[in-house]
Amino acid sequence: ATGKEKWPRGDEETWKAGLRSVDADVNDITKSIVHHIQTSLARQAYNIDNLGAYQATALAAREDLIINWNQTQMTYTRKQPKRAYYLSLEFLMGRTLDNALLNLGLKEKFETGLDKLGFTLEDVLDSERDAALGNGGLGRLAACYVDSGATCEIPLWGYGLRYHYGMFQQLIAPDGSQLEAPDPWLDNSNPWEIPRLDVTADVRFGGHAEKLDKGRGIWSGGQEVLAVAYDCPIPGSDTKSTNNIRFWSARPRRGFDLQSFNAGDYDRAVETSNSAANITNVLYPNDNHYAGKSLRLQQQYFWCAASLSDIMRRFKNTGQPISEFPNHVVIQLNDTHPTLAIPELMRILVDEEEVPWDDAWQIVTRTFAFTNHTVLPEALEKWPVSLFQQLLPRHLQIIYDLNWTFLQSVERKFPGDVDKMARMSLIEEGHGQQIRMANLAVLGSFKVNGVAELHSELVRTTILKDFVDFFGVDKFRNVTNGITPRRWLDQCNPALSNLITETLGSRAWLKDLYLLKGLLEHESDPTFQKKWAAAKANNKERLAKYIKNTLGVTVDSKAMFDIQVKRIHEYKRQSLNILGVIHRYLTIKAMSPEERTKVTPRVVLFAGKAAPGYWMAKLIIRLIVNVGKVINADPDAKGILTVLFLPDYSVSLAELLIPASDISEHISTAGTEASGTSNMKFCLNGGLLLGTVDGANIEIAEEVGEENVFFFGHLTPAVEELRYQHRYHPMPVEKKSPALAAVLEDIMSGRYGDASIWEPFVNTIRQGDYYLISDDFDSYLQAQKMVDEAYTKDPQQWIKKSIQTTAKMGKFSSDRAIMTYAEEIWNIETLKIN
Ligand code: T68
Repeated sequence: ATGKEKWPRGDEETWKAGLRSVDADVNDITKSIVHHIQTSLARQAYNIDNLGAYQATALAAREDLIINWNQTQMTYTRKQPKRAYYLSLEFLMGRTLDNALLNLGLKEKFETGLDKLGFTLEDVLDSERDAALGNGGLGRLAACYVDSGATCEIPLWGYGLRYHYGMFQQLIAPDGSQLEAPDPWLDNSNPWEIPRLDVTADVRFGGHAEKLDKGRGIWSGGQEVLAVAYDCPIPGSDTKSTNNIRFWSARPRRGFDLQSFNAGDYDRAVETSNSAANITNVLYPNDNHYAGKSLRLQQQYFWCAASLSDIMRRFKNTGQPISEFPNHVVIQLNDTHPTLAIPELMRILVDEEEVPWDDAWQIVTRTFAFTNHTVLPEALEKWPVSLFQQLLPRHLQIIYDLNWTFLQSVERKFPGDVDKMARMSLIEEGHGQQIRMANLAVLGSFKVNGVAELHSELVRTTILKDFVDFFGVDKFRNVTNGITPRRWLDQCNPALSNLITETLGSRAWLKDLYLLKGLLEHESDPTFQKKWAAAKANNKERLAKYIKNTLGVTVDSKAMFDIQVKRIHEYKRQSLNILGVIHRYLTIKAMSPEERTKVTPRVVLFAGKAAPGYWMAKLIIRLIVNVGKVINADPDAKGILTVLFLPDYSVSLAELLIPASDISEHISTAGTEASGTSNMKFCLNGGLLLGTVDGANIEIAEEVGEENVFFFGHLTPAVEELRYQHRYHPMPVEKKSPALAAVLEDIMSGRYGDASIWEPFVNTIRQGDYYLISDDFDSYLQAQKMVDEAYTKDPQQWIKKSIQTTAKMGKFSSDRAIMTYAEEIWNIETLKIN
């Protein structure tokens, strides 16, 4: 490209006159909104409500996004930079409008414009429904990373699935149990997606695979499903750079399976078309747990095959020879969910492009990098070979062939070590063979990373130790997770964001988060401290208002807000928190009215979803709700202890909760939480952290200073030994922690509902105690006591801690994380868009 090509069609001047102006003023904006109300929604001033105003506003903002999107993609096509692709089965986007307006720098103008049209921006923003195409941390991380990719001007695209049903809606039944309702989020249409009905891929399932010579094969027959692309523009902050997430939707290849149609089997023909569309129907609601469902494997392959065919087509358009593929393309695998992309690229290269097997493997292993997000054994994916045989027969052959060569090289390096070979094999033997996706992901990738220092070290020394011995340690890295400060401070906490900008003199900190350390100069300034405290108070009042509106409960916004929000999981130990709450309650009950006046008032808030099939997690929710009911109704606790479970946790609810915390809890059993990312969000918003020495808590403490966090509990190296003790030398809870024994006894007294309901939960602690509740309980109470004292005795010191915490969170921007991926893993350069 010379940049001086002839105008491609028609009259250049006429085209240019038709282009929409990019520097919109308020007048252009109101015109655009009214235009969409009139001609896109077919409504008028007489019959437009907040939802309609939201839709028209979104369509107006979308125009600006698309203009930048076009500009960005044209630049990529012209300059042919190396591109990175982030393959993630989950993108937990939340709402888009506010973020888009902020990144475009148009928020104020839209606010003014909407005001003129008789709407408040706040109401309009609130009419948007969350896009909840993810479970928790892993999915939200993907969303933060694409935000940072665009902001840092990295050619980075996401590939995902366009689920018709996102994360289920959580309801709480009168008895405290979780109920699940579907989330048909596309029902009101989605203004942010651009259907690309012409961008498609054929994806085959089943049929038969035949082996030819030189490792080549032919895969034919079975059923073909059509993947259709839906693009979602991802704007960078204060830049034209606008990237893309391409979400695939499944459609039947033909309305009918002609063969069954001809055979007169109409019902079966229609059934085929139903099952094809089913593939992208629903997000699997398990976090950190492998369920082994056939449809889930179909989702994974459908998505990998469509994405790779798209990536290959785009690569071929550059005109480069296939050997250049890894110099133009790098693919990041978000956990093992997209591991099938490895044998799929092998299949494309060997079977379709006729690249010799060894050359193909060279290309593959220079293309992929893999991020591991957990060391929990129950989360590791292992697919039955029988299922592969049925759905992906050619991929099974490829995996067997890869394994054959691989095990030979293991044997050469560690002669006679059959145990090592058995552990490293891509195939687990036993009752029915299984394919170990993590082993395949490691084998097919040039870099493997964990998501926090401790986690990466555990990956190297435990689950992937054999692979480190084999490949060398250099292949195994750490990239500590990060969060986008645009959404997780500027957008969710305008009170604090404005104060920071006013104090630092510019908004540059939003793109260089280390600049927050400039706040330290002001940490002792009483005026600044007062403003800081006022911002927190404002956010607590905002949350209190929400709680009043949704639950009808009045909470005292002057009390300490203690928040734990995350997926409900035994390893995350919401149980430890609620047991601590009961201990607090019993302590209050035992006090005289005079003593009670000296208690630091607390509001303890929980939120989070349990996987629908995770019975124990659901029981824990039920316990929290019922404990809350008893405490909140007890006059003895009135004004000093309130306990609430907020239903239906979501990105939007997080945006309300996180800025309002005084203290937040991140209390997983040491060594179990790979990183955690909400810990970063709370601290960035000036909430202090109460946690175990686990995941990113450790690095947060390193940055903000250990004097500013409340650590407790056993350390990772002790965990194995403690579990061994529980198993072979159990000690009664009464002996280990009398305080905990009293709490368990209180639960079994029937105060919170019949003992038989809670018995299975209490038994997990009395017997086995896999997550070490009894070992950490006393230490947890100790830490809570320190929190109370620090908050009450020296409020000014608390504010100072809060300022210091925010000021020292620079490291945890996802901009830092994505630049680390770009420089140390992807070998990719940034590209300015003009
Ligand atoms: C989380 N993992 C980690 N998994 O638990 C958390 N799993 O420590 C970390 O901060 C975060 O990833 C980002 O790295 C998950 O969220 C899942 O959601 C999940 C989904 C499907 C299958 C397995």
